[in-house]
Amino acid sequence: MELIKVTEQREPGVALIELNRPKELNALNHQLMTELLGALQQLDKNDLVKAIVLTGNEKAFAAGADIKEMADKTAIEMHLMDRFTTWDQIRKTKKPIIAAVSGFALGGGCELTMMCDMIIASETAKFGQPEIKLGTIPGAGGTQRLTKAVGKAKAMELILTGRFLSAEEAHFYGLVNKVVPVEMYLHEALQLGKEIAQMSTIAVQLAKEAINRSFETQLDEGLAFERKNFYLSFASEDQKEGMKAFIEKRKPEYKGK
Ligand code: DAK
Repeated sequence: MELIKVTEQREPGVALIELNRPKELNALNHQLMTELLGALQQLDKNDLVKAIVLTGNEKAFAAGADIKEMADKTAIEMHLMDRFTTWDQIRKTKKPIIAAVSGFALGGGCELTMMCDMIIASETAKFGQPEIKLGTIPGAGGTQRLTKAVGKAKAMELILTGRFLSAEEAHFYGLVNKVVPVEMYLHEALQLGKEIAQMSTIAVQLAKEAINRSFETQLDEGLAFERKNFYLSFASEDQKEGMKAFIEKRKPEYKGK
C-alpha cells in the first residue's frame, strides 16, 4: 500500500484507513481508489474488525478525483475505463465506515464521505461539489446523495455554484453527525467506532443494510442517470477547458459547447 495507510486495530475492534497523498491534497487517483477498495474488502473479512474509520489529514480529507488523470479523456474513454466498478464496490462494505473529515472534502472527496455511514467533522472541514467550475458535474453520487442529505434547495445551490459548505453548515443541514475542534475529530470518530464495535457485529451489519435500503432503489436509478450525464460532459469543449484551466492555474473561458 503506497497511497493509503491501514492500522487494523487502532482502537479495540476499530480499523483506521488514512488516505496518504498529502502533496496532492489526497486527490483520488485510480491507484489510491484501488488500494482503498482492497483495504476495505480485507477489513470486511477480518473478524477482529467491527468498524472502520476513514480519514485524510488536517488540511484535506480529499480534494476530489484526480483532475490531472481525467482532464484529457473523451466521454467514450471515461465510459470504457469504467472507474465506477471500483467506486461502486465501496458502498458494498458490510461493516460501518465512519469518515473523519478535516479540511477539504471536495468533488469525489465529498462523494466518498457520503458513501460512508457517518461523518465526524473538524471545525475546519469544507464540503463541496465544485465540478461545475471544471465544466462537468458530480460523477460519483453527488447529485443524488447530497440532495438526499441536505435537501433540494441547498444541493442545487452547492452543485450549481460550486460553493463550499462549512462544517457548521454541514451539521445544520444534517450532512455530518458532529463537529468538533480539529484536534479531536479523529479521536471522536474512533470513539464512535469503539462504541459500535461493542455491539453485535451481525446486528450492526443488518441494521446498516436496512438503513441503506431505505433509499437504495431510487438511488440506483439516480446514480445511473447522473453517470450518463457525467460522461456526456466529457464530450463538451467546456469540460476540456475547465480542467485544463485548473491544471494551468487560470480562469476558464467557457463557450457553452
Ligand atoms: N486533482 C489533482 N490535483 C489536485 C486536486 C485534484 N482534485 N486538488 C488539488 N490538487 C493538487 C494541485 O494541483 C496542487 O498541485 P501542484 O500544483 O502543487 O502540483 C496541489 O494539489 C495543492 O493544491 P493547491 O495548490 O491548489 O492548494 P490550495 O490550498 O491553493 O487550494 C483547493 C486547495 C482544494 C481549493 C484547490 O486545490 C482546488 O480547487 N482543488 C480542486 C478541487 C476540485 O475541483 N475538486 C473536484 C475534482 S472533480 C468518478 C468518480 C469521481 C469523480 C468523477 C468520476 N468516476 C467513478 C468515474 C469526481 C470528480 C471530481 O472530484
